[in-house]
Order: sequence, then C-alpha cells, then structure tokens
Amino acid sequence: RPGTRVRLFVAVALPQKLREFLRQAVRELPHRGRVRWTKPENLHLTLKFLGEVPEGSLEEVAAALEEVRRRHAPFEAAVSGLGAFPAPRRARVVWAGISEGAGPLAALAADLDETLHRRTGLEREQREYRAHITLGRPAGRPVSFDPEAISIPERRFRVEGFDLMRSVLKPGGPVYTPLGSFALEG
Ligand code: 3AM
Repeated sequence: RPGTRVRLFVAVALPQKLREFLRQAVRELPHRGRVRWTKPENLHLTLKFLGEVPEGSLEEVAAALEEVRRRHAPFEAAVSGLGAFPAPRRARVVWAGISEGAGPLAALAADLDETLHRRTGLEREQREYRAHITLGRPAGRPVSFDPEAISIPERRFRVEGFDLMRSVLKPGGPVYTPLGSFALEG
C-alpha cells in the first residue's frame, strides 16, 4: 500500500548469553517505581533511531547501511555497570554501560547518521550519541534506584556488524524484527 511507514532503528545484536546475563542481573535491583524491564530477546545496542520511514525508502536505507558497513572493521566491546538517563534517582531509561568500544560505536553511529542523511534525507540526530543498552523504562513516573546496589561485572563481546530493525509498538511491548544484517569489513 502506498503511504505505509515502518518504524526503524539500527542496532548491534547481543549474544544470547549476554542478554540473559543482563536480564538476570537486573532482577535483583532494588528500586522505587514500576519498571518495564526489556525482554531478553529484545535487548540490543542502538546505533541510530530512524523513526517512521516510508516503506518505499527501504532500499535506499539498506544502500546507506551497505555503504557504512564497508568503512568499519569489527571490534571488541564490553558491557559493565548500571546507570540511567537522566539520572538514577529519576530514571526514564535504566541502562547497562559500555566500558570498552564506546569510541568505535560512536564512530559507527555518526557515520550512520551522516550517510542516512545524505542518501535518504533523514534528519540528523541532534543529541550526542551515548552508547548504552536499555534494560528498562518506567511504567509511569520516573523510577529511582542506587546504581551501586547491584554489580554488573564486565562482559566482553565482539561487534561484527549491525542490523536494520523494524519496531512494531504493541500493547504488550515493542516487537523487533531484523530486516537485514550488515557485516563490518573496513
Ligand atoms: O535501544 P534504546 O532503548 O536505547 O529509545 C528507543 C530505543 O532505544 C529509541 O530507538 C530504540 C528502538 O526503539 N527511540 C525511540 N524513539 C526515539 C526518538 N524519538 C528514539 N531515539 C531517538 N529519538
């Protein structure tokens, strides 16, 4: 159908063991307020949020991602620690931090932002990119927790590529579907 739009983002997929580890780790977190924890199958590291894009632009989006993947080589990254946006005492996003690989992740995010803008006219991101893995969001009002209350020890993983993801917002939570995988090779 003409006029159909798809909600898209680009993300690094995480190994299943790491996803399960993160989901398990936050089960123990004492906090005030109701949190919707990210389902383990949904845990990922976002590089770029595209928003609602016309279905007809999908080919051009894929061409931009293909261009970007060729400019970057695989690299090591690591997760550790817990934090929140804007702050742990009034959290709207509860996240696991990136203790290694933040530089190459930011370089990928910037290249995606720039290349998608140039090739598809997508608006550029205004906010500074800060690599993180969203673990949960408040069900209503911001939640409060002590970021030291549990430990998320360092866990390494290798970034071999990124995926173009479709997000469908449903009452039970978002459903994410990979539309394409792009292996780094630069
Ligand atoms: O992976 P995280 O949770 O960091 O917050 C949304 C999620 O990021 C983000 O895109 C990812 C997949 O939904 N997102 C949603 N709306 C957004 C917006 N308007 C947004 N990021 C930036 N601007």
